[in-house]
Amino acid sequence: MKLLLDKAKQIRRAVMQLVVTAKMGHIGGDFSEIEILVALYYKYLRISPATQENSNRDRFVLSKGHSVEALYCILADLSFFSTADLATYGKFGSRFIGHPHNKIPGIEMNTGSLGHGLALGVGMALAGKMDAKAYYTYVVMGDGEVEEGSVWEAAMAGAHYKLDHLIAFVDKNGLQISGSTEQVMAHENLEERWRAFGWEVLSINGNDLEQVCMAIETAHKIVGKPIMIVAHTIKGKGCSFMENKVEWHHRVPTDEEFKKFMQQTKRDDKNDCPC
Ligand SMILES: Cc1ncc(C[n+]2csc(CCOP(=O)(O)OP(=O)(O)O)c2C)c(N)n1
Ligand SMILES: [Mg+2]
Repeated sequence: MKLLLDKAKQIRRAVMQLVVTAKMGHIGGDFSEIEILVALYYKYLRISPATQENSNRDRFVLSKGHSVEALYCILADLSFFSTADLATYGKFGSRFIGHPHNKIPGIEMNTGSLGHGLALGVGMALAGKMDAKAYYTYVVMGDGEVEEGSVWEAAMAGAHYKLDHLIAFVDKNGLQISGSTEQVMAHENLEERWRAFGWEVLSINGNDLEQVCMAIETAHKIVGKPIMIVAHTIKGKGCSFMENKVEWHHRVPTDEEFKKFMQQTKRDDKNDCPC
């Protein structure tokens, strides 16, 4: 667990560095999803630079594609590409743009137009089931994203095909681009909604790494239906001046804010800030 906690800190600092250098990004949603991505990439996902073409690899879809900076920093740390390469993020001509695409090593699917990642995950999980493969498909969505109707078509299909190797998360940070999810399109009782669609539903604190790990391990034991992990998180988690503030959906920290965050999260090991 210490390794994972340390990775979460390292990745938050790397994301901050990346966003401030490029002067673009969606840092609030990066910070809310970090524990989910860290648990998956450093503990559960059976993928690596050497095995990314292997048909038995686990699949991961970051459906809330705007929060790609956290994914980039993790993939760089895992050597899918170099940190020098990632340092071109946001520059003219760079392949590292503001949303994921599958020309980048380690990225399975193009996302960013919200509402499509779960359907892609259903397709991957169904293909795995038809081919009798043992891989898992993981999808991470935003809570604003689940206001899209296409998500619920995918929810029906996942249950219909009994896709028990499909594990989805909703990063339920309560905020989306222009306000709270309750203001924009209320969806109280989110857990009950997924249950009604035939999914096994787990509800956790998504910024607590132990809870994230326990939920994934519980999900691996479920048979006959897909699993939704409703991860209650805080947008901007881990940054004192960012937490729960809607403007941090895509605001870029000033130099002063950058320094403050780096001071508050100071670490002393050599692996700091891969970017
Ligand atoms: C189809 C579509 N509509 C609108 C947008 C613009 N957009 C980008 S992020 C965002 C809000 C997403 O909120 P949420 O899913 O809660 O993400 P998070 O809070 O985790 O950043 C919107 C509306 C988009 N990317 N795709
Ligand atoms: Mg949100």
